[in-house]
Amino acid sequence: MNTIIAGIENNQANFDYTMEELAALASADNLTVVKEIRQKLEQPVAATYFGKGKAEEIKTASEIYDAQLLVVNDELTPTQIRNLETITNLTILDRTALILEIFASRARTKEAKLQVQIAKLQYQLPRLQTGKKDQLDQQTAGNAGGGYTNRGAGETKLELNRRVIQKRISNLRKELKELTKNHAVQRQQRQKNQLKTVALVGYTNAGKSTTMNQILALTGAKQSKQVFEKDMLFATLDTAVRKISLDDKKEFLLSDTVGFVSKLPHQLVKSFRATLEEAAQADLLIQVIDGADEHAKEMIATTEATLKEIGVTDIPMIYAYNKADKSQLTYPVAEGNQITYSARQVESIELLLELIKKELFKDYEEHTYLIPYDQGRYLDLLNQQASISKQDYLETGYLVKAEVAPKLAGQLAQFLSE
Ligand SMILES: Nc1nc2c(ncn2[C@@H]2O[C@H](COP(=O)(O)OP(=O)(O)OP(=O)(O)O)[C@@H](O)[C@H]2O)c(=O)[nH]1
Ligand SMILES: [Mg+2]
Repeated sequence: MNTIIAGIENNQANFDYTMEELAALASADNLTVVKEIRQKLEQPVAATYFGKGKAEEIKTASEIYDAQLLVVNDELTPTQIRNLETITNLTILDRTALILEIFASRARTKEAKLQVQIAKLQYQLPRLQTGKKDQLDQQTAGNAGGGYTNRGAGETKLELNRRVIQKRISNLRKELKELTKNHAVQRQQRQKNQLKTVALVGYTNAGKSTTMNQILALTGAKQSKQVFEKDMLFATLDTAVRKISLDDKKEFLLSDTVGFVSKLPHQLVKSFRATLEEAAQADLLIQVIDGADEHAKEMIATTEATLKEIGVTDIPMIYAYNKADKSQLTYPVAEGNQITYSARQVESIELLLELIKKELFKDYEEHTYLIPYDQGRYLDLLNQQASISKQDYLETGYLVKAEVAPKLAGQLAQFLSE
């Protein structure tokens, strides 16, 4: 569908970028952007969002470019949508509705579908009056002189619609809760097993799923199902969790999560909370960044703002600058908590894993133990759970040097051999 995208610029630093993003979002929704229109304004006009003149300009442009749809770079009020529709004769989609549509078209699993549906209904709830038909009904009622009863009936109908939607939201929430109950149980189980968790987070299309798949492939987690990766916005809507076993007996869980975009509708953030919980509960976050994109900085800011919104503030983070094969940078290179890499290169994935290990298992301790021969089960414990670097047979017992988790270190404290 031929589409005009339009936005108001009020000195925000990243306006150009959000307009580019809007164009990308429109394409992701299979819309054809034929024209971009901007207006410099301190503040949107309360009744029409754009100024009257600008709205007229949009109408003219729509005739020239044969456009049927106007996508606006902000969430609009019901009044603004109604009035703009009247002036321009176009169908109006605001940024929130556009993102909701994309999410709806991508949702595959029951859980994702429920989450999107809830977000959509929540978006509709305050907009119930906006339909042109309702407005006409009310006008007719006024003109007919029988205003009181008719208008009263109209309001009741609105109230009724509102209640119906609220009821649906609460039913869908119940259904979702039932569905996500399992996640919570699984998470508790993992916490009991003391498995550490790592979550891949970041801007949409940065390469999170590709990174996940390459880690799975490299660590021989062949039995694990690969996750869906594709060059499109919001390819992933569901959290996938996979167990990664390293050759030194260290294990952790890796999860892939939904990607972010600026001004991600709060309705979506809220209804995807169950899914995003995986990131909120992680021991370590890997923020995957498209390092070859000129807007990498804005994408990082967007990711951090969204993480803050879901209450993720103090989880250690690795900044993983991906797609280095598309830039001039040397790779793979790791420094501190940063890595420049390409998810398509094995050496890169190896280095990323090293970095993850260093951060995730930094509470592991290296000790030497002397275990008497009649306490062999402690040696079994070490064999099962720790990476042993040296083993000797002395007269008094096994002398073992190993890297152990804090809990195991506690159990073995009595055998410490300085
Ligand atoms: N050139 C290049 N392309 C990459 C690299 N990593 C990922 N890609 C491509 O980037 C696109 C997006 O990758 P995904 O892994 O689906 O990205 P994502 O972060 O999971 O995206 P969402 O799920 O939409 O949030 C795919 O076409 C990948 O093949 C890389 O290192 N180099
Ligand atoms: Mg993905």
